[in-house]
Amino acid sequence: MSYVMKPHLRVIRPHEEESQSEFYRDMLTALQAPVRTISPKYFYDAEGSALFDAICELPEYYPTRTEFGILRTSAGEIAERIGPNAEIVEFGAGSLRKVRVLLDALDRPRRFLPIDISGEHLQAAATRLQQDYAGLKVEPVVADYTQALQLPEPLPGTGLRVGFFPGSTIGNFNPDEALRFLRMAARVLRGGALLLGADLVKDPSLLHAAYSDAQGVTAAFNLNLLARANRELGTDFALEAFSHAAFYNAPMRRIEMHLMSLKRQEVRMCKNTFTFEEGETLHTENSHKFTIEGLRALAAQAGFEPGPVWTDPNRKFSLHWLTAPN
Ligand code: AVJ
Repeated sequence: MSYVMKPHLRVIRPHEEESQSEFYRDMLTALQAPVRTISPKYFYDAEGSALFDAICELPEYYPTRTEFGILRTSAGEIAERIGPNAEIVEFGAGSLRKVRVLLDALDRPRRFLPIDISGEHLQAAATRLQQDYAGLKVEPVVADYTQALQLPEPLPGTGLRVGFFPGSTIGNFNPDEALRFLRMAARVLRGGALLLGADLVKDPSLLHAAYSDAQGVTAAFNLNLLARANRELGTDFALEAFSHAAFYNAPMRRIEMHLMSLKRQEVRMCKNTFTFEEGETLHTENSHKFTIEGLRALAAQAGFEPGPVWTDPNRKFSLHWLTAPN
């Protein structure tokens, strides 16, 4: 008989309450600004995390499927580079499906540290993973990796510490933030490496389809931000008076998602009233697209040594091995 312990949840600030007040502050700041922007990290409450998982199944949303394909094809080669007894650190861990492809190929992986901002979702996913990988120490960390991050010391006898940052979540950062994230990653992964997924520049019509799907799941994901604000912050956003808007900004090489006001309307938050003109937006997400060379240059600027790159036959997506020097 074997027992699977529920993985211990390590919470690195902010705590739930603090993170709620951070959401509060950021929403208030956004509403007060002449150009309204809020971080996409607030999409991922339990509801939003579930909607994101549904996005990954959509026929138009190619990144997840494509990256899975690349991972499956290259897993052997990657596992060989990683070697035995490795420790895997996943940033923005989500539902922990992709890392299974990697774990399955690895030689006795020692410990897995999934980091995510959404505690509930992470705990559930980590428990499922632990059940399937009895020999692996799964230690979920609830943290905001866009802030400074401390990780536990590697266990004795650990091989390489390898970061895993799939999904092109790096594209949610602006270039400065991406550089800051990569510098932080190079520090916590010192002597190891980062396996980084990055979506590539492509025909804008494919991008538009991927971010404005026919079933409206991406629209629901985007609008959930307003629903979450109403639930947690006491705002009174009228969800039916906003619409999902996503377009490719070619000079900036990014998909922008906005919530667009369908009429002139007022929104209340606490004692403040804010006006949205017809067509005015709350900018909710950037999803930058990369060239392989551009991404390698960015990684090098952050202190990594760029290594091999794996892509799919249509060059839609890329997976990068980046060595973190000692
Ligand atoms: C979180 C970066 C993987 O930008 O493609 C999906 C989030 N937003 N559809 C992306 C997202 C709209 C996604 N990543």
